Amino acid sequence: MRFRKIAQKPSTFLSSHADSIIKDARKELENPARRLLGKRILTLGGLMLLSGCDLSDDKSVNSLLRRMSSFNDGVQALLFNPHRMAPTYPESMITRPFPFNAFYGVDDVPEVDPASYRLQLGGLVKGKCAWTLDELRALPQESQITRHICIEGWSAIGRWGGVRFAEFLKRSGADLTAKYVSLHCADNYWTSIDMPTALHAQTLLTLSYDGAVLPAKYGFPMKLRIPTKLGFKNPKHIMTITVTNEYPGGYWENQGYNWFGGS
Ligand SMILES: Nc1nc2c(c(=O)[nH]1)N[C@H]1C(S)=C(S)[C@@H](COP(=O)(O)O)O[C@H]1N2
Ligand SMILES: [Mo]
Repeated sequence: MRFRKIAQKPSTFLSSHADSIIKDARKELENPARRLLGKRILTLGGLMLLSGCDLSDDKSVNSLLRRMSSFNDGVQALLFNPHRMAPTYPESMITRPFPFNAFYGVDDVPEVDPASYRLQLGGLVKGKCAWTLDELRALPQESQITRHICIEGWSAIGRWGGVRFAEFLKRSGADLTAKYVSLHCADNYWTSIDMPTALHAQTLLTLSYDGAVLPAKYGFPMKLRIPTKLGFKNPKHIMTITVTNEYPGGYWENQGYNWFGGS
């Protein structure tokens, strides 16, 4: 087993809830239909370790993604390091135009009305449970140029701006010791992440793309940008956020995509 060396010290890689989170994910994967697709996912960081490849350009990342056909869920969990930083890129490397993707075509992108929009926060939250767009825009903003990696075999570099999700959760009085954060979208898409990923310094509640208001196709009014995770774990058009200890699953996750979905 060539993974053994890397996998030997899970406790140093994972959060205090790691064991129970992995158990929840395993339970999901016991369903054979889910297991089938679950094997196709990988982490870019893990691949760099395992393959020794320098995955720095589109071609090498994409060809490796296509060649990868199996990846063990447990191994990925062990490779997941909540403190690892995703690579950032210079402005000159931004992919133009940035691709659109969803479980439907671009003509069906949901239109969210900015004036009546309220980001709802539920579950294990003691503070503010509804945010207007202006309130979110008034929070400290930062920007990042990172690579979005889609499980379907493409990747692209983009620039997103917004509020650190950790900052938003703190200001909302969310229970930061909870296991999961689930995110429901205007198109009924949903996904969920573990708390260490939610609190990761590069996880941004983005309100802008490439210096302008986030366009509808990229997720207006906001997209949670998680550069340490694959594209399907980066929800667009977020309406409701729930902090919970119950495993929430997700649209693709429930059809077999690996819950960890690291990139
Ligand atoms: N609400 C919503 N978010 C979503 C999806 C979706 O279908 N609906 N698709 C996911 C997938 S699989 C990808 S690759 C990215 C695509 O984001 P983009 O259109 O900004 O490239 O959005 C992710 N977030
Ligand atoms: Mo994707």
